[in-house]
Amino acid sequence: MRASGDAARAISARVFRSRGTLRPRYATLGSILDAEGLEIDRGLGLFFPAPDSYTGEDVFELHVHGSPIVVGETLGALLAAGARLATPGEFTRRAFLHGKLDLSAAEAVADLIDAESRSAARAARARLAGGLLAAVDAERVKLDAILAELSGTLDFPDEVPEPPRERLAGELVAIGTGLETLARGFEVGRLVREGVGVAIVGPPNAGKSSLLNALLGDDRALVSELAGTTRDTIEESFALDGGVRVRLIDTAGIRSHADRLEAAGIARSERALEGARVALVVVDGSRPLDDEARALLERTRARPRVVVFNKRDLGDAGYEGREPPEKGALAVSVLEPADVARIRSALRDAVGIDAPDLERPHLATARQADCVHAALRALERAQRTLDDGQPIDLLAGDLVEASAALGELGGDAATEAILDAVFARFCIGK
Ligand SMILES: Nc1nc2c(ncn2[C@@H]2O[C@H](COP(=O)(O)OP(=O)(O)OP(=O)(O)O)[C@@H](O)[C@H]2O)c(=O)[nH]1
Ligand SMILES: [Mg+2]
Repeated sequence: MRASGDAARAISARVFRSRGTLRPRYATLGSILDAEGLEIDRGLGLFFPAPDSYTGEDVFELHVHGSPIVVGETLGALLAAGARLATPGEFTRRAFLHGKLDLSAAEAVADLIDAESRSAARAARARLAGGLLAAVDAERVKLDAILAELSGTLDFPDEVPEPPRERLAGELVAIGTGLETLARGFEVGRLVREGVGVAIVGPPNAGKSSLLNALLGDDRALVSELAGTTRDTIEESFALDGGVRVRLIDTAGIRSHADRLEAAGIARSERALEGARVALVVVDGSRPLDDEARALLERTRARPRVVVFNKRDLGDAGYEGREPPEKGALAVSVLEPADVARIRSALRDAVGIDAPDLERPHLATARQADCVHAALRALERAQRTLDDGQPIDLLAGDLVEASAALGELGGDAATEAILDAVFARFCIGK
């Protein structure tokens, strides 16, 4: 348990007794005392004097035995000594207010706490280290340099010549390109947190559920020789080599002649297919393709997909008769581990993001993306001013706005409402 603020030292004196005094940042064994001075537990006390603490304030920490009774009593003692419960995210909010981290790093703390996969945790850690703000600031510094140059011209028009417009235009394009790369990274950030959706679709009995099980290395889905075994979508997640997390969705086989229950399952398959980033199309490659298999292959041609002609151990009539757009399809048996490894690697290519992408700084929240988009819009206006041959002083207003929008990403001039929205995501005590 930890307490932060001006009263932290006084509170430590009331709830913690040790032989020596608390040495800054050293763990000291002692007794935790209730309001009457009776011992609740023996544990460790630590004191971090301001400003060298997480929040930048005096922080007192207690390590007790993790029994709910001991924890409850210790909390009671802290409250009786003058502390109050923190609001969600209040520790990190105070750290932000004391300049210990920027707002995008505070958001990374929440992402790190919420991370459900190694890749999400790594990506959050990269941002926690301030990588995102550094990337944004690199562009902001260039903007501010242009602004400084312009202000010279504007303040002393007779002495400082106007910078050449062509050079300015080139510089603005370069800044815009940098920001656009960052803006595109927002999509990557979302995929890291939520996982990449991959829908396994195909006609009944093609081996979709067998493939799900093989990729997971687990008998998760029911498999049988009866067509129409899977009636509802099944979602499981697993990590591709390189750590990208995939949400794998097994679906009911798609066919047109189906009873009502099966039709309801097929409707879900269609939704899963629409919502997924990558389609993993499985058809029975041992027999000539029927119309439904053909239709499905045709429908998915325009999107990222992996096409698998399954059951090659039984024959290759379907695979041999495939259309030219399916030339790159894989002939496999999902019961064969080496074939499943080939599917895995094709999947990785189709997903198209990789571990290094995840560790590069990227925009992780809608708020951050809004800041960069606002900067890009202001930059476009500035470019138009230049292109239209308008007076150069009109440029400055838009560049100031672009620079300010980038500053907001790190929390410059953040309003209470913005801070409330950012920190509401945190749990208490973080
Ligand atoms: N010989 C052979 N049989 C396979 C192969 N892959 C799957 N099967 C068999 O094909 C049958 C159907 O497999 P499932 O995985 O249930 O097929 P599905 O596509 O999920 O079928 P529905 O859920 O009904 O749409 C099962 O009996 C599997 O054991 C393969 O590569 N070779
Ligand atoms: Mg199935």
